[in-house]
Amino acid sequence: MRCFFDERQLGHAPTREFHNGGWTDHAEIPARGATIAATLPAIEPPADHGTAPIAAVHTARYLDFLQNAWADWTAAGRVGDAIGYVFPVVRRRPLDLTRIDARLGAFSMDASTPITAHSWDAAYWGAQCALSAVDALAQGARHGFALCRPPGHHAGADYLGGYCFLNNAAIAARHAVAQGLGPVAILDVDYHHGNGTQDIFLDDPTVFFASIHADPKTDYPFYWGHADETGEGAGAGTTLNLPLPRGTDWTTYASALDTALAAIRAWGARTLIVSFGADTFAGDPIAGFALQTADFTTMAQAIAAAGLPTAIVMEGGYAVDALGANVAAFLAGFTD
Ligand code: Q9C
Ligand code: ZN
Repeated sequence: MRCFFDERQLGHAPTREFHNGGWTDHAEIPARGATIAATLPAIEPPADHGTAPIAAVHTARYLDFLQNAWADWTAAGRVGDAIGYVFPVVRRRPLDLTRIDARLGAFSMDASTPITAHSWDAAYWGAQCALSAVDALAQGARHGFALCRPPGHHAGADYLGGYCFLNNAAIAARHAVAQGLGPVAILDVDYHHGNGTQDIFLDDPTVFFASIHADPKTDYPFYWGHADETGEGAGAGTTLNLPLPRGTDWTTYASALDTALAAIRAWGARTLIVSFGADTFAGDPIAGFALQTADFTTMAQAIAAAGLPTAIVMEGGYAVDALGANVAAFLAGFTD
């Protein structure tokens, strides 16, 4: 399988996050990317598509913020990672505020996603990997893997969050539609609901979004991913959420996966984007499902059996010692 990764993606190095009332070491560390890259048999550098396909998903105001945030932060004399602390949930409106703290709050959906010196470059090259995996499909490959790190599925059109800055799966999906590979479906199998991806396509009938994840009644991101969210307006019926309880093992997971794949098939998808998180692994330090390494191969075989050209985009997975093996097990299920 063609695999895409760029060393510049390791430059985003957040120090810590506020978790359950205290500071902990950040879970989304460069070693994640390095350990996955070390298990891949061959890696290609992504082609540089520029910012146009990123701007097909994210707003100009958000991209301007993201590209300048670190410089604005250091110009304000700050040391350490940039994190917002006031969030405009009350009557949110597009104020042109210049203070970096105001901009951080306006473009964030949580405080777990620090911006560091090279975060923009890392996110930019991750997005290029997702675009290049779609190009591989356009060139006739059956499957492609984008080692996107930092991940993307919690980021919306104009906000970061959940360790994510640019929504790689959404960027890939829009690119696939533009390349004539539509209709496109996104299958999100990360432990956490892909709220950003859902938000981007909620009222868009051209991309189907299906997600299997921990019930947001008990797990991050809490406010999205409930079963009654099924799409809005022109996108009514093109969102499918399958929340599962903590402790879910492969037996329970498999039937939800069958449901999601049947819906994707019935909708008429011709290309599939998979948001793959290995944080459904039993040993994940921040998650609560019970999948084993071998289950990732079975999962991939079920997805491959849908017979669709498929671009796999890396999302979460924080058991770093097992991460390479878990990703390798998943990719092994796509045999051609
Ligand atoms: N620190 C992905 O798997 N947890 N993101 C916040 C407070 C955020 C996970 C809890 C989990 C985000 C891509
Ligand atoms: Zn996750």
